[in-house]
Amino acid sequence: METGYALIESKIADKIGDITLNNPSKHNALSTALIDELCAALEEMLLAQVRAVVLRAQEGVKVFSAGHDVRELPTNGRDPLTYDDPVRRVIRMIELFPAPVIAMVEGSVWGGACELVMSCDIIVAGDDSTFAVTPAKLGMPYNISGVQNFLNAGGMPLCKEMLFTAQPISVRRLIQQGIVSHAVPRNQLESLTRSIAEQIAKNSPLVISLLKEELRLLSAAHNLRPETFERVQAMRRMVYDSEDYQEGIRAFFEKRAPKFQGK
Ligand code: LCV
Repeated sequence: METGYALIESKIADKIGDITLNNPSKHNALSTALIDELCAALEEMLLAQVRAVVLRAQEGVKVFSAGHDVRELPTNGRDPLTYDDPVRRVIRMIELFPAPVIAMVEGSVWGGACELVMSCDIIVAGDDSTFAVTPAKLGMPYNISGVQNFLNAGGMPLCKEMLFTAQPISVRRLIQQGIVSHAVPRNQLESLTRSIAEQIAKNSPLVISLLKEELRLLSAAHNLRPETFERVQAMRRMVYDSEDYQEGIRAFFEKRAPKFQGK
């Protein structure tokens, strides 16, 4: 079964769903329109009771996804990363999806797309792929659930290095931390990913769904007092109200390095 979308391709065959990000002229930036299609495709796959989903980009891409669509980020003093932010919405859908979602990564992955990939259950990547977590470069007040996702994905030191430097990190280092399961030459990605999906599809979908939910609950089992949460929200507000936030967005559009003043 194939379904028509403008910014992605989606098909289901043999109980395995296949979603391809397909907006190369914008490097698959995670716009609201693209995410809406991604959510709709996942919804169809849920109804079709697929046993696994593969999330990928077009074959041979230089950029897997450039992350949040920076053009959609508000510059009028509003929180740019709310609960209903499109990237948050699709990440929640992937986390709650009852079957495993496998990210098959080619090329570079940026910002919110790193979190999207890391929210997938298994990551298989081309051996030349890179991952850059960029809020510190854009002046973005990243949210607690997003940071928790990075932390759950890998070890604290690498997580901190990625967040603090905002520089692309090679897949080799993510393999060492167990964040990425396999890094293989691009021409082997498809067959390896397929064999993992097919193996999962042969196993008990009820058990897999239970295990996925148990793992999700355990990894999210941090007790945060309302007061602590509110304090972090106040810190986030200081960031998105800052001149540095405006400077980060401006620098992106002017294709130059930002000059942050810390205010
Ligand atoms: C909108 C884009 C984008 C884009 N949005 O090609 O995690 S957080 O907090 O950081 C979060 C808020 C987030 O995810 O922010 C986004 C983080 N992403 C990045 O920092 C990467 C931004 N992009 C780039 O640095 C370059 O585009 C790369 C290196 C990926 C590719 O460079 P290249 O020279 O090949 P262009 O820069 O020319 O991009 C092609 C078109 O895609 C748009 C970009 O504006 C350009 O559009 P026009 O052809 O209309 O000029 N584009 C790229 N990334 N995130 N639009």
